[in-house]
Amino acid sequence: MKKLLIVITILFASNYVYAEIKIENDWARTTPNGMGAVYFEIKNTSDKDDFLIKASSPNARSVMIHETQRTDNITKMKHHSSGKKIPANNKIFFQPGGFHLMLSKIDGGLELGDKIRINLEFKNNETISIEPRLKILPPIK
Ligand SMILES: [Cu+2]
Repeated sequence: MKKLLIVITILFASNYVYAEIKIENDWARTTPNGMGAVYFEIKNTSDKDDFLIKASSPNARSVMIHETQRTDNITKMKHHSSGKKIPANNKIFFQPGGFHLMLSKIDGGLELGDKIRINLEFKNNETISIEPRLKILPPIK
């Protein structure tokens, strides 16, 4: 019984279902200097495009929508200041090497397994709050 409860808790914790937008498989990692990145999948189940216009967090000074781009052997991060389109009946992946939320000045003292709260603002839907867990810490020097 206890095991079942834990499973149910995990299921609810990792799925954020709103009318037409669903966030799944969210997780976070920190990088040196108080920076960090958040990854997830956004599913738009409606027949209308939506836009992730802004993200914020009480646990970080700033949250930006970034995209890692590799041209030749140079890796750059593009800041999508006007947001990211989430096409109708489609799924967008925020994942390492691609789109991610870039966090800066993250609260100190966060440990592996801790949650970070992120608020995602959409153009055509209500704000969705997610709580990705910190899965990877920066490498130890
Ligand atoms: Cu970035």
